[in-house]
Amino acid sequence: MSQPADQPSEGVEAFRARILDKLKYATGKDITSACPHDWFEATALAARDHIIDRWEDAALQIDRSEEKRVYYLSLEFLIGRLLVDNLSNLGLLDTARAALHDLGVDFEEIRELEPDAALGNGGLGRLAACFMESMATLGVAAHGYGIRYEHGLFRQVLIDGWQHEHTETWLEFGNPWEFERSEVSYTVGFGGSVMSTGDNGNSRQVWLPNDTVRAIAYDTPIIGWRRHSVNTLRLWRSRAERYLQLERFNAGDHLGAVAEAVKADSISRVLYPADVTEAGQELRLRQEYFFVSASLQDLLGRHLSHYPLERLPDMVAIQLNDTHPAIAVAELMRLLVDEHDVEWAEAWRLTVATLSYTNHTLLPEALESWPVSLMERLLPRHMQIIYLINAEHIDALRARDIHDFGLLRAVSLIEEDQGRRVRMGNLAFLGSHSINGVSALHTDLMRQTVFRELHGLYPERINNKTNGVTFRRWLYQANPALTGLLVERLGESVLDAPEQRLRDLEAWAEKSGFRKQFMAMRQGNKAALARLVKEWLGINLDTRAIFDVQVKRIHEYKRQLLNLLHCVALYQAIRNDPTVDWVPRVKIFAGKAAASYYQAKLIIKLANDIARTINNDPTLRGQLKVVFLPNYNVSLAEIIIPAADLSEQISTAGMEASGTSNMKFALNAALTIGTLDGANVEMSEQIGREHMFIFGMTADEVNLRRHAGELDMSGLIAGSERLREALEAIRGGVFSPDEPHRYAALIQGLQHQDTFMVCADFDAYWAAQLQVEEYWRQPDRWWRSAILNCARAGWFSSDRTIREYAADIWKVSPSLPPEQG
Ligand code: 26V
Repeated sequence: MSQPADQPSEGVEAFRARILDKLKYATGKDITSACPHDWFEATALAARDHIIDRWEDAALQIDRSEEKRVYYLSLEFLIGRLLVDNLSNLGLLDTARAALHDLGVDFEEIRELEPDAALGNGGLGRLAACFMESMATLGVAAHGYGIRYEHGLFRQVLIDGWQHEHTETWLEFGNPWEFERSEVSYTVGFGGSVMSTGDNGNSRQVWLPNDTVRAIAYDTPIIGWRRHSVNTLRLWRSRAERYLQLERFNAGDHLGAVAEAVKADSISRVLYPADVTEAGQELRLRQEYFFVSASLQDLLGRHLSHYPLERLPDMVAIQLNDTHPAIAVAELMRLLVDEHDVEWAEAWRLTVATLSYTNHTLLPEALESWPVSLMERLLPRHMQIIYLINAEHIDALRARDIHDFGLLRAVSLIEEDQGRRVRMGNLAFLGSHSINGVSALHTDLMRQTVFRELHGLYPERINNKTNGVTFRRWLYQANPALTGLLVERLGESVLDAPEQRLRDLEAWAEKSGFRKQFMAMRQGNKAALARLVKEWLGINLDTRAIFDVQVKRIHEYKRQLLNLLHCVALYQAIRNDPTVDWVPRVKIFAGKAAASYYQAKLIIKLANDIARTINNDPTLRGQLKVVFLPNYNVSLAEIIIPAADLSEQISTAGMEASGTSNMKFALNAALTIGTLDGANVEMSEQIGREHMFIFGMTADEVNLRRHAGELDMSGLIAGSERLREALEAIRGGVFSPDEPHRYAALIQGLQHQDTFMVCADFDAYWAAQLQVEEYWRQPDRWWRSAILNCARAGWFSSDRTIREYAADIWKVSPSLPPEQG
């Protein structure tokens, strides 16, 4: 066993020797020939040694203690970099820094060389990564299962303000954190036919796929805080069963000889960018089934090596991250019934008791469904199983005397209206004992909208688990200056029990000396961001200005447009009266648009057009600056979030399922301007509404207005001079003199069909922004609120979220040390 958790497990000298050893024997270099990347690799491998010891301990302990295991199935894991995460959870961060310093290597330089593992699109994928870290910290015996995409989320390049997508190549220089497990591989079938064998009373179905690929396991250890536990993230890579068809090759068909291999390899080639136009494509369904089948085969094998199948729900909990792995319902049934001879009713009982499902969006266009014809062609046995589940489900309702045709249609697994399609949401719902939303409002809306009828039939299934974020990454690593202040004032123990101990900061909010220290901490973080902006964009920022930040995927419902209208209105106000003592502001934007989401790409272009115009207007005397930082990713978030004064969480109420950056900002003591949407609602309860700037229509009000069809804003615009002038400037080409009509249709849309309530909420937003300025002019008030935001953010730890999943859904008890329980 290793050393006590709070002691570094290795001294500087020993760690230095270990790095040198890795440099020599793993990278084949010495001090004189090593390039910075070699140093990165040697350091990562040295850290990895420490993880491996704990990894073995953890695995043995789980086997011995017969703990129930949790499997988190997710098509996305948005991990980011791992060097600092791992070193800091190992307690070796300072050791590594010192060891490298002795060797004449700058730790800050080499940490930047690690590429982000961007195997996810946004919130859903990042949540999966935070959960993996929290599960390891709490000692939940968990495995993550997903796909080892060769190319993660595209790299965003801005050319003349327009987004271009470049292929991302995170594996180019290898990946020191993963272990290829060639011996752990499974066959996954596609297509073919289903044969009935046996006599009538005892018939069984045999699926004969005509296409098979192999899934090869790649394991990444996930280490918890203070080395408590090490779990595994197992990602599957697809490979052809036969790499080369030698007969075809010998016959001269050199391309044909590898065609099968290319097709098989393509399954794990690239992450799908969140995009409705990309949904419904065959390759995506192949990806979903591929990783689900490999994962279920793997976990069933592990289970069966210890226990009989009937104990599956006692020993295994499988969480489906959105509907992307929902085919697991049919695949688990197939494995149990066809491969393990379990009787249908018993198989269904085991399936429902083992699976649970998290919903992450109510947007109708993001709800997955697959054409029946495609399912029949690709997964014929699964389609049969889905029909059977559906028939039994509808029969059971009729037996309960439910005959309402509308209701039966709504709860069916098959959508009959737009060509026949399988509804993956309904499949996940029926096949799970728990269906959860990710914030209180979102869960309520789930009950009222997408799952209204199913909820009526199974009222105990839907429950809420408000999202959280891991404080290790989003506070300790991202904001060492704030963490230092916390440790200085509250003691080292705040790091082990932040959920309770952060509260102790409340008293410090009243002390003016501390508020000044707090301000200085922020000032340092802002200076670091300003240096990056200068380096990347050549723009000078005044760090005394409010850093007003909106960073997230670009989507109309997130309303970057509302923020841009505020930029324009502010610009016009300052120009009209440049001598007034304006509160200086820096508006910071970052985020990617889905490749084929034209409107989102136009919003990026508009942000860049507005930025160029405003930043080059000398009459403003630097009182307003606008920047759009390219290629937003986890690493950039770690720099931007700790430098924010104001966090923009301004989605149309009812549309953001939870949001998680909102929590990261509050934890880092930014004040939030936001709507009562997603987890902003819980934030206002925990933090206190008076320490946030809440504005705009509520979800109910939005709903009423939509139903009344009141989406033409012409009247409202006529009555709001500020809004009218901002819209006119954009429409008239003030920001696009090279193409004056570039935004005419966009503005026309806002005026006559304001689906996202941008105009409808503008005046309220403007008023809330005025309140922001009023607060900012009173530093004592601002910084008191900022400190209270941090002090009261403890509830938003993903440790809290995971404890709730563990207790209510998975029925496992985390085995962490008492002070964190
Ligand atoms: C949809 C699609 C459609 C097909 C192509 C690929 C793809 C990928 C992802 C999605 C759905 C994304 C859903 C999502 O990310 N939801 C976000 O989940 C966060 C974590 O719960 C939550 O904080 C955000 O509010 C929610 O938007």
